[in-house]
Amino acid sequence: MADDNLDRAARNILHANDRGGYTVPNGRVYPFQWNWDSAFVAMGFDRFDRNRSWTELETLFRGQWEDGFLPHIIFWQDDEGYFPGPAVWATGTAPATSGITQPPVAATSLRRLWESAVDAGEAGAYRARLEALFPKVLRWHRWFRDNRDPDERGVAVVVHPWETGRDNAPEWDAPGEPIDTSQVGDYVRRDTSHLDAKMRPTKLEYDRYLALVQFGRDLGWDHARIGRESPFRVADVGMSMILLRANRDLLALAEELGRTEDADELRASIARAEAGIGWLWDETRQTWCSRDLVTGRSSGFITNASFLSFYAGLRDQARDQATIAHIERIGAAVRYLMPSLDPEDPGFQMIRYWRGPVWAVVNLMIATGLSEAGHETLAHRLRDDTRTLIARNGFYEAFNPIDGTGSGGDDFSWTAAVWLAWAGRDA
Ligand code: 9WN
Repeated sequence: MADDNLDRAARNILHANDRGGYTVPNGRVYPFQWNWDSAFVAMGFDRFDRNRSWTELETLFRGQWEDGFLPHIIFWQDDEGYFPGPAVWATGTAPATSGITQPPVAATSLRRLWESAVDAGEAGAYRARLEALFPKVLRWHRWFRDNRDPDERGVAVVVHPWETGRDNAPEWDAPGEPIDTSQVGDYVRRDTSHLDAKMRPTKLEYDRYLALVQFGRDLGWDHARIGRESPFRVADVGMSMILLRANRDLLALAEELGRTEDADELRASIARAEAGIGWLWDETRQTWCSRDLVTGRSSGFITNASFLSFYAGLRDQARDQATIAHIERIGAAVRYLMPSLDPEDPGFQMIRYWRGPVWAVVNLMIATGLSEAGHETLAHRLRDDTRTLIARNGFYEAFNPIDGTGSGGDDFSWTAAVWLAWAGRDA
């Protein structure tokens, strides 16, 4: 397909998945609004419908809670096609939402939307919308700082694998062992009726996911208590890097809006992260890794999230060299970068969700960081691989890094958005 046709196909997917003000990731498998999906979707809409791109973020923040928390799913309407739905989460909020969050890409998306409006000479028309969204995003970032960084290390702690957005990454295996699944009871998964079970998390993983949902529900979704008492508390390298980047982007917007106190607060958060995030550097593996807050142990796993340090704006000669060496090694081992798990890892599985497949949204973030750090050749490789994967196989949820075949759902919103915002473009 020529790129023009692919552009059109990508726009059609966003239109087809548009439910009026928000976009579902995929009509069948994921029939609600997801948090970080919407942040990427907004970047895609921005290529052809600026007003609609801002609406995506505005609708997302209509799901924000009083304490600043922004849920990972907003159930604008119920749908039997997904489990666990609103009745299982039982957050008692209006709109109904889940009780956990997801990687904070929204600030980065908002900055991109704003700069795009400025470039198009439309800043005047969007400034009020920026002013309205900014404090909401800031409150969410404060929620992370106040609830998810108990040791004030400048990292982001997750209390559920779904929060990471990388649901079944092997980083959650050891920290997940203490989760008591004995009371989970019977339940019917819906994901495996839509998709091949080989592409999805296992029964044990789902039992743990549900036990953690029940744990949060039993605590009345009191985030302060969950953050202290959850049996699963992990400093996620992906979430931590994404939050650091998001704080930098929010700082740029604070400066733009002349909000000096907010800017100082954000500078303090950034400084804390810069000082403390080295805790996630694994000296033995010479890579960035998630670390279990409960045991203090590094996961030791090299995943696609290990390569987000450039995106986070971190610069350190020795660590950067080691990181680049891993990317080059992995790039020689697979046809398509970036597999979600190191292909040399014994647990690498080509089609099992976050244990092997390539995810276009993570590629966008890795390549953005590489490019900003001057590693243009690798950044181009990531973009070309992403472009080829989509052009040859379609807008899948994820892709096999060896033969490129699609994995998970098709006609996927964020893959279409990544095509429009980055992979399908020349610059
Ligand atoms: C649980 C929607 C979401 C993505 C996640 C991806 C997957 C959900 C699931 O789908 O997670 O949140 O049920 O599998 O892992 O990153 O946001 O696309």
